Amino acid sequence: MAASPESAPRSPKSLSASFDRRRLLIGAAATGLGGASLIPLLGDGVFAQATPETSPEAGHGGHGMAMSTPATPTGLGDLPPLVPVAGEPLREVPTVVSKDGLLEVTLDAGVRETTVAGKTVTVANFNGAFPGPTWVAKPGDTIRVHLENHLDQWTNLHTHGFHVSPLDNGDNVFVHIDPDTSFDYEYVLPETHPDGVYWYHPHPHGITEQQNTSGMVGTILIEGGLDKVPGIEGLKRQHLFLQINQFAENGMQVPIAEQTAAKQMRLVNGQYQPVISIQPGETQRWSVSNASSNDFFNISLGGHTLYQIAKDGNAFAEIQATEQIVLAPAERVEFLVQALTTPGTWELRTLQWGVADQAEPDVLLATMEIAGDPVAVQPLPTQLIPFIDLRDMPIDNERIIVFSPAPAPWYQLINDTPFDPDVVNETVKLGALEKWTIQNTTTDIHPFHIHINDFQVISINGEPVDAPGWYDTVSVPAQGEIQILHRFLDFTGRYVFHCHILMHEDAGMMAVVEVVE
Ligand SMILES: [Cu+2]
Repeated sequence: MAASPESAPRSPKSLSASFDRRRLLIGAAATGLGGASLIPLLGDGVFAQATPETSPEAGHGGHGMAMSTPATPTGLGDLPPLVPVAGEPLREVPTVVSKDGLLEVTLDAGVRETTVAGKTVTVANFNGAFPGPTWVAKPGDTIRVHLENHLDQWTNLHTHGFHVSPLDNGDNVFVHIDPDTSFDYEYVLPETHPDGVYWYHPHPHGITEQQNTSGMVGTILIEGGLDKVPGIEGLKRQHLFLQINQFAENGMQVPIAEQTAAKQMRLVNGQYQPVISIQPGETQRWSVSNASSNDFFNISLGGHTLYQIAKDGNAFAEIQATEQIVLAPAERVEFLVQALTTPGTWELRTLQWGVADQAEPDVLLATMEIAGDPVAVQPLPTQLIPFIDLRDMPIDNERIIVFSPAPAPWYQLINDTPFDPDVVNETVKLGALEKWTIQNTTTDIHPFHIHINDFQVISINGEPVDAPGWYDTVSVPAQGEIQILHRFLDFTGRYVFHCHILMHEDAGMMAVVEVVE
């Protein structure tokens, strides 16, 4: 890909293409360039065959990265796309629920047939399902995950948004689970853990985008707090887990480089344009999770206001009425929907959003069908759950974090440095309250995410803001900056912060923070 340092790293789509060309070549080499049989298609279309140990490094410090390979299209993208089944009732993803303080989950990673958009596809996933099972737990619970890796590349797991130990077999993204091995994670949730919507996904640096896109993902629900607020308690919940992928009509996943916006499907719980049922006047509690690797959604429900109550597993202090909610990759929101009192059908869409390479199309996600017996309209809550306003507390330290343009094609940098798992970029004292200024000198929007400890946004582009709650992911405006306050509580150890556009993360836009006594 001909690219100047100025332009190449700013383009998510073109960046993705360059990565996938590398994948295709590796895949083709490993499978003998067959292309006609199922096995080479699996190697090319679903996953590269390379592991970080076998991938040539191109000298920018990331595991699993390889560059500068020419295009070797497999042509899957030229095949007619899978014809999805639209209009099915929104399905509930199967749950696994904690019992007596313990949740035990087995995740079996492998390339298997599963149902997407009502059709059988072959793709990497957990337990032959897309999305993976929804975990349901409470603060104070212990979650044990037995992860078996039947992929032909390494993997690991991240519990996005959890405030748990990053050490050992906790939320430790430095773990490598090699092919045909397994690993047992244990996450001990503090009694004070915020309730809400979280999610799990792989975090193997260099190949996170492809494993996430393929579908090794699922929702985590932590019960508590908001569930008991009058006006919310007892409401029917709808969880909408959003992903983007493209399949050929033969059910094979099209390599990301060959995917086009016109043929990609925006999936809700693995379904295509499902139908969400609600009664006239009924209030429901919806969550929307953006589990896509690189894309933003701009959520809008025709004829209805969205009454937002939470984001990223953190309750808002007050309900916020809005007509649109932009969701960066990895962000989750919860809002109340109060159906009109007359029967009808309304569209849940993602509206056009963004510019240049980050432009997103206007697409129907689902329809909401108001039908059945009318329900008395109930008052909406106003006050929700107060959060600790960190602006009232003394700041122990300040740092400047810069998402910067790359000096060579495909680099993405933080503070002029690509990710190196063996280097600690920021050392923080346990318990410290820090103010971070996160600057973005690129022309892309980059969603900032830090593991283990959530943060409070206090300014955007120099203007003070009153955030309604804490977040774990937030967009940093192009050529702009945000300021956040966060405390590094309870857990020592190394973990990471990064851009959650996964192709940027894979390209090095990630750094290590170590919390020390
Ligand atoms: Cu980014």
